[in-house]
Amino acid sequence: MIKRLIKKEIIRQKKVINLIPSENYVSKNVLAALGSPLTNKYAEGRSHRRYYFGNEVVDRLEDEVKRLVYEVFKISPKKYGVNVQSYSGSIANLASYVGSVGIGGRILAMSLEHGGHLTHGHDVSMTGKLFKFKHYGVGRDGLIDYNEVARSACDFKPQLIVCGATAYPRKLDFKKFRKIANSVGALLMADISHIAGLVVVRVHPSPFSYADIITTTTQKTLRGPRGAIIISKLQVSGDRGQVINLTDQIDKTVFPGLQGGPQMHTIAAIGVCLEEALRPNFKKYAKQIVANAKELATELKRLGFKIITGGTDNHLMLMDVTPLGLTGKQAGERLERAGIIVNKNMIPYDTRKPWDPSGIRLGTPAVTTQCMKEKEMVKIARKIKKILLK
Ligand code: DSN
Repeated sequence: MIKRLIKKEIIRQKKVINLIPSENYVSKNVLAALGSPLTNKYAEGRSHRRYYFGNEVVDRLEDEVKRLVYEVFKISPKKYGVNVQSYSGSIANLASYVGSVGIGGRILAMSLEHGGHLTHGHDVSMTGKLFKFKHYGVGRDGLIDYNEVARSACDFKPQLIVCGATAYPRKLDFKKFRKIANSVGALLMADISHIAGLVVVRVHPSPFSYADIITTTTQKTLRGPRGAIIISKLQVSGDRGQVINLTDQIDKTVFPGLQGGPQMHTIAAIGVCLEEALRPNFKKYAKQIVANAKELATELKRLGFKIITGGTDNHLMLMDVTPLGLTGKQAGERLERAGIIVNKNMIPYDTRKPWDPSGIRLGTPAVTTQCMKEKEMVKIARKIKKILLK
């Protein structure tokens, strides 16, 4: 039965136009690593310091994957530590908070309603319960108001500021975030889960000169397995001027704090996707993701749709569907029936609730993997018009 369902899912994935910005189609080699006998190995602990024996291969593997992280993101092992063991982005974020400010620490982050993420301290997430969060958002124009972020930071005095989003279509100004963090003596964390692939080839600015901690999932624009990477400064100064070994604290929080044995098959698959990200055609791919998103947003706008902020700088866009007399849920369902897959999404200042919000979120990483270009984006936009305006 399970085999049959897997086959059905393979067929579904081939049949649809997938515009979910956080999904992608991995290569055969990534799938092979995920399905490899590395899944059989227990390797609790850090590389070369494990609680099990028989690690000569997995130690080399984890070391190589970490080396690839330095190479792909162009960072130095003298400055940054890398952890590739987190099972997911949620764990990576939680471990980063615990490892940097400790439970109960004060964190300023973007609200989910304005484009942040559940694990950026939403009430229903454990992160919202374990730490004292305050949230910033976007202005009525849909753009981050850095002056407002600075004011919130000044009032709240966070120990950590988180930047990064899941539904923000514009470039993040890491330099401004750093300046704000410095003004209140806070650490800066950039969650680049959505834009990691774009950062690798610099079609989005890199946070590395600015952030103390960088987290990312690996399944989105990076086109790898469902996993995560945490990159953190080896040493930062604490609020009393003391030296904190950030990487060590985060490593300890991942294991044994939150997890048991790392998923070595996933770590291998992360390595494969990083090897792929070093190839010249990945640069072309990432550039095309953005070119496609821009074209899709432009055409949708030309066709009369309301695109939040009027367009996009990255791989995604948000569309307000209420002017069509639809809710996000209705629009998403209608599109799904016609073979276009999106997700419903809150828009800034939404008066509706997350289960049936006012918007949908669309993105181009998956269709770009399928070699679609601007021409296809125009066709998709017109198809969306036909489906939503009938
Ligand atoms: N990462 C989120 C998304 O953007 O789809 C889900 O948690």
